[in-house]
Amino acid sequence: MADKTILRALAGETLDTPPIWMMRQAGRYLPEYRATRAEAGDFLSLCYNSDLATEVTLQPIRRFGFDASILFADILLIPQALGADLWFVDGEGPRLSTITTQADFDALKPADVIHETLNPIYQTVRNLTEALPRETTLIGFAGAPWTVATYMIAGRGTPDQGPAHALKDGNRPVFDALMERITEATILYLSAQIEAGAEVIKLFDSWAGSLSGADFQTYALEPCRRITQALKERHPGIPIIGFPREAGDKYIGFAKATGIDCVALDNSVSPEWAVKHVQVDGCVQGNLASSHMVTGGDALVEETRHIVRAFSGGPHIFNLGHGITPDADPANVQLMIDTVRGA
Ligand code: 1CP
Repeated sequence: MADKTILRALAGETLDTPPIWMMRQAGRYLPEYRATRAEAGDFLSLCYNSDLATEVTLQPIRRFGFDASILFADILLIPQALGADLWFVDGEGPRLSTITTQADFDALKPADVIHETLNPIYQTVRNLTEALPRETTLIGFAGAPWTVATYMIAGRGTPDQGPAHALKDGNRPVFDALMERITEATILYLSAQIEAGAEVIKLFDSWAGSLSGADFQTYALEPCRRITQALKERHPGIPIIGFPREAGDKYIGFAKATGIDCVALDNSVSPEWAVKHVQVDGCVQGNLASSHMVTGGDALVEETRHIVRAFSGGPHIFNLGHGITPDADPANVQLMIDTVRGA
């Protein structure tokens, strides 16, 4: 176990070659993913079918030999397990019933019943602990409360998270109650993933960048700190990667303040800046722009080398700055991996 490169980097070790995996590495850019998804029927059926979810998690490991695999599921399964309606519109994205009033909130289920819905996800984790190569680390995940709340409040993805900000600023008691419910559910969900065999946890706060000042402290940093503390109390030593995407200068001190082991960086911050302000506190993950997976070529190679070199003086896990997009070319993923591994 201790020889897994991702676990070594997360423990603070500086490695000659950074371990590598990729956000959304199981996804629509892979023809084998599209085939399995067609077999499942739709995206949610794929998430809840443990055998097929195991299969799509393994596909990028077979094809590319990444150092980590990430459980195939979605951050929006928690709202569904709490009683929200959830469906996906092809080519558009998720749709949910909205939470904007006290009555909407009161209709949600308590946090401790989520396992009834989420049991198939824990089965996927158990399958993966058997099926993965012994050198591959298994990452479990959830959305951070603010990001999950933005979808529950708006009922869909939003460019500026306007509806969530409106509830936060216009009806704080309902907003706070919702954040609390999501936080409790997330702790139970992630604990169950760890008990099923997840070796690392990643918390995705994709919309943290839209929180400013005190709101970032209260609604991004503090929930991450609470979840981290609860998971580490129950599962001492479990490494946690935090991703307060587009936090900018609020990345500084985030690991120390929350207790996480690694900060995942989006590509809006330069590696040189991040070395000085974030990697000083420990492991960082990132941060190649995912557009390189579409365009490839010399620019991909040069930027990959630049990132590897810049972070080489401390613990680093190579990754993209955000998820790979459906129009990416798998050949460019291979080129990135070969460049990182120095082939
Ligand atoms: O049609 C399809 O096949 C669905 C595409 C897809 C996939 C492959 C969705 C819908 N979710 C996923 C899987 C997924 N999502 C994983 C596991 C697979 C892997 O990484 O290999 C993970 C970790 C996520 C996380 C996730 N889902 C986030 C956080 C990370 C991020 O990208 O910022 C978010 C915001 C979501 C919500 C979501 N799910 C799917 C979509 C298209 C979206 C974004 C919706 C929006 O804001 O418009």
